[in-house]
Amino acid sequence: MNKVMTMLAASISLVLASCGQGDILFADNAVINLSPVDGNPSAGYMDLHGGRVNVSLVGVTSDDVLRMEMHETTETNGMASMAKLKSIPVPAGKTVKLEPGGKHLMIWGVGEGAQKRGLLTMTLIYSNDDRIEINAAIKKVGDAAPAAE
Ligand SMILES: [Cu+2]
Repeated sequence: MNKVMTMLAASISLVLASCGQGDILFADNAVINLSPVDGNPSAGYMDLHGGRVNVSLVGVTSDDVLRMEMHETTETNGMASMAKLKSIPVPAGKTVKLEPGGKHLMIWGVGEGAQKRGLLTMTLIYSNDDRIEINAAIKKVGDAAPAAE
């Protein structure tokens, strides 16, 4: 019995290891649309990929910005409005898109260094205490869309 269990456990971990990114909590396609107007917030978008368990994104931080919030745009009677979100659920194995007209990041004061590099490094903080650092491509209005990685 013990031997069977051990073999079973070994084969399960092998399956998980070979599943690749499907099991891993990560984010990609991160883009910041830099506001052309000084003082106005910029918007951030990305794809949040769920891991093996349900979690929530509970915060996003960056050393290179003044302030960053999670928002959701909703439309009521043809009027678009934004509300601040405390968290964004990321179900296991699912992809949640932060995109124009939906959930997004609102970013104030993107630093000049980050603007020169064209990249903003930010840390995603999840409800299970996972922290993931990602680089978002900073796009100025009028720039071509960044090439896919
Ligand atoms: Cu917003």
